[in-house]
Amino acid sequence: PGDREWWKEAVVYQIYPQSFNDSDGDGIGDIPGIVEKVDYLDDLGVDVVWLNPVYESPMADNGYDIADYRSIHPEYGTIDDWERLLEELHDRDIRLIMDLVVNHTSDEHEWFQRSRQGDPEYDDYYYWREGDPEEPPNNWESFFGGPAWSWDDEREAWYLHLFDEKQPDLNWRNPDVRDDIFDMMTWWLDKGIDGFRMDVINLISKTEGLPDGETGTPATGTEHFVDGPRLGEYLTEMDERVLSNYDVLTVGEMAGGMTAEDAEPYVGRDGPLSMIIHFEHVHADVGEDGKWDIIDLDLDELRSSLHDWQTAMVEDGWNCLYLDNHDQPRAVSRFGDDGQFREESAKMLATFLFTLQGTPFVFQGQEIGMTNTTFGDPEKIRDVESENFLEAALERGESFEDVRPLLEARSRDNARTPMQWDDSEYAGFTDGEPWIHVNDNYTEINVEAARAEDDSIWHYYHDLIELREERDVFVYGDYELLAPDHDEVYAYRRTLGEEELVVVCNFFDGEPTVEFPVGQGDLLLGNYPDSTDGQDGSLELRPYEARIYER
Ligand code: TEU
Repeated sequence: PGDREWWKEAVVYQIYPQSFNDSDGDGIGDIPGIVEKVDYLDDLGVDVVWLNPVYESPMADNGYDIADYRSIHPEYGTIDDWERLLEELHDRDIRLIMDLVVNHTSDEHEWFQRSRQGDPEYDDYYYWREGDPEEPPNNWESFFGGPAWSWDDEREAWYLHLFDEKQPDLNWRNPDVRDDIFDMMTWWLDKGIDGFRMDVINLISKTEGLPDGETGTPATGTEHFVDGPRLGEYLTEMDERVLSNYDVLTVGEMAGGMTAEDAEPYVGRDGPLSMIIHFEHVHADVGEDGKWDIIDLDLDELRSSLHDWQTAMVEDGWNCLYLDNHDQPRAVSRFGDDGQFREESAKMLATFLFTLQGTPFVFQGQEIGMTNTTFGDPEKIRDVESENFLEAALERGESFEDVRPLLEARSRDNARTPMQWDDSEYAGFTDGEPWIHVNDNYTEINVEAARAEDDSIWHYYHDLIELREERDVFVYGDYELLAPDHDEVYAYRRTLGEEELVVVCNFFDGEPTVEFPVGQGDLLLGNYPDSTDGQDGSLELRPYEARIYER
């Protein structure tokens, strides 16, 4: 599918700076810490780094609340450190994409400060509404719980925030706001970065007049701000004025229930975005009441959503493939088995991630099969969303112990515990006291141990990265679903001219049989040491077994 592009052939590695590597012993990861690990990234073989926000921020939402778009958060380092990182990456042919957070700023950003003071130049930079301080202007809810409006005593008006009250939404209808954002993007691009990951970019346009929404999940009002009326216009303007001047990767995060059909106009050959981070497949174990409503993995739902995206992005678009990121619980814990079959299931999920059509994104720690954590004590919680959830539960009269299993399954902190480098104190992440607890299993699960073991998850990722680099069919092959109704197995074929791959992934701990869809094939990679070539007839799989056959 589609023309050749460097970012289609790339593997992206996501770094959450706060938790990656601390160079100065303050317990917080930093940019010099990332520089120390550039060779590690090179050894693994990744092509692009996506850096979560490193801009100056009061850290109400770990950097997604930006106070100054053009300076580095002091705990992370300086702009010189950042320049050094870019150089070290580029020296190894690794590209860098930055997080672009422009649906909202921090309330400590100068624009908001001046806006709340009524400075005429910034008056209309945010969504302000006058009225009764007891009665929010509409019924919209924040993604983090509670109303999407807060009253500001200084301006004596309400302001809109789809996330935390410290994250006021920018008013994109104001052309000055767009000018400022586009200038800022150009400033970063001129420094030589290779693209952006755009935070909740599908929320930037709101229905005119901000009418009440229907009650629903994930938040009341979504029909008025998810994929809003002027989104296409804003993104086209961004493309024309900024992006089209550079050869960049642009990944738009689109939250709130975007389907492949909704997303297609934004990624086409002439669309502003290279690919989209959607949430459909990571909702395959989420019930009707949203993220804290836990249900068993529904393979049919996982398969049908990914199948939709695989087929919709074929002619004229591209997929972003991910299972883990800083907002999601660890995939091996939710879609695999982080106990007995941790190694097998982590490798199965890796097989899956690297053989669908699209660009794979690996989140730090995924390559060693890092798992969800435990919260013996509410003091361990760091994430604002989890704190709000716990607070609301306590207000309803539930106890911490009541909701602890939900937090342990779903809290975003699961992804944010420090990277486990070795078995020394604090997993080699810091010499100080880490800002968030280290997962107890670091003595067993860590980079040093994984690299020392030939058949580890780490080496399996390394092999997959290499295979994908060597064989075009991984990148450009057509996708065709096989065994579409199988209860336990997701299987598909990829073809490019004479090249053909068949991928078979068992998502559960049973031992299912599949009518092997293509007959014989040479085993290219499997997650059990003794897998054999394909035979005609049926194929029996072991728990979480995955195989890639080549013909
Ligand atoms: O996430 C958007 C988003 O939809 C998630 O916040 C989601 O609602 C939540 O994680 C469900 O658990 C992006 C960033 O990735 C996230 O870290 C930020 O908190 C959020 O935007 C606001 O900037």
